Amino acid sequence: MNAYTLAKERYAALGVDTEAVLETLKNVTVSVHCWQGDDVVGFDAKEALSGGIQTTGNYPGKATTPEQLMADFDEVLRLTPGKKKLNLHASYAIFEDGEFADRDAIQPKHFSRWVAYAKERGLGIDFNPTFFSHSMVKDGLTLSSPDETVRKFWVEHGKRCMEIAEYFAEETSKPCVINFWIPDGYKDYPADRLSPRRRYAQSMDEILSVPYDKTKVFPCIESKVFGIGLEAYTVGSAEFCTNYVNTRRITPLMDNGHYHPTELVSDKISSMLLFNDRLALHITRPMRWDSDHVVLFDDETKEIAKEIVRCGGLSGRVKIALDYFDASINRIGAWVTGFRNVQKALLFALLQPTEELTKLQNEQDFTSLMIRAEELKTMPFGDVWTEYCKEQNVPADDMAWLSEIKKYENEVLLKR
Ligand code: RNT
Ligand code: ZN
Repeated sequence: MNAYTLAKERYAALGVDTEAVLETLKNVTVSVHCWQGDDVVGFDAKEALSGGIQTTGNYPGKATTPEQLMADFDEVLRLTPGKKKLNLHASYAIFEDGEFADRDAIQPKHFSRWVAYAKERGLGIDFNPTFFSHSMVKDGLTLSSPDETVRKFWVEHGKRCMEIAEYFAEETSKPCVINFWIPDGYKDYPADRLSPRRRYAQSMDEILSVPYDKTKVFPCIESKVFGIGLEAYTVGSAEFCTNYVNTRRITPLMDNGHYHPTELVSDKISSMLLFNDRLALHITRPMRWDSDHVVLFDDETKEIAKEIVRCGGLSGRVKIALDYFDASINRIGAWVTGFRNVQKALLFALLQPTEELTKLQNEQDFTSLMIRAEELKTMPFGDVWTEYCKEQNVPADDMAWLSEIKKYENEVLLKR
């Protein structure tokens, strides 16, 4: 008997149907960020990364052209199971024939090559306006700036991006999640915390006043507790964002690197889903701070996945995206590992006998609940994962795809 058949029997004994689980998992979409491939640089201004976020490391072979980034992204697609979307930032606009358009003037046509790329691969596209790494970020401020010229520039950027998001949705026939994150904040105690927040709300209202198809374009705002050099205050705090999305009926986005270290996004998902139609997530790995380390198959990633599954998030209400950037190791290796780990966490979560565990909770049998939950950790999960990879025609064995990445590194990356 092969390992999967044995695993299937063992899970069946717990009341878990592995076949049904694999069927569910292969239809879950995870949005893959383009920015792991080039250290969040993009193709427009090519300015150093700013805005309180940081990539560290100088591993060779980073993508510096659209062709290179697309080729690298293809490697990620080839080595990972499951459905994906392409997640772009506005700074990845592609200008042809010496043309250039600033952030307040970008148009759908500057993304037509990405649309062609996505369509050829059957991918939907998600989008992010880029409010950082640009000379119009003045004193670290964008949409909350007291300088009307600065604020208006970024409002216009937001509006341009709404139009581009709708273009993505139309072209790919898949809804586009458009996420607004601004770096705005202060290093030290500000004198006025209120006005920047009032201006941010006003700016977002202006951006969202453009006509758009609410069935196809899902605007989100992403909160953050602090950034590098913005330790005392961020305009888009958790309370700001939660109240903003609730009053404007748009979608909250939670990045699990954006909270105090003892706060867990896994514990927040159920509350957000009770009061919002949708919840968007940036899955990352904070290490002491919002360090955007590569996602591992670790406890909190598993717990986030469990909450998504248990709260019915896989019906499409939870929009799962990745957000990490490591420049100290092979970038494709980083990309693929993180993606595969999110898939593993979802598989692990789907393989839980949720109903039975809930019953134990309701019967106050916390002894059994703990012991049963611990038992699940040593179930033959790996054999189900291997089966899933096989079905999806991607390497199951990590050594196999690692050697493919090394080959690509030698043949392509090191020649850049
Ligand atoms: C920054 C936010 C944001 C960015 C990306 C590049 O702290 O997490 O989502 O990481 O937009
Ligand atoms: Zn994020």
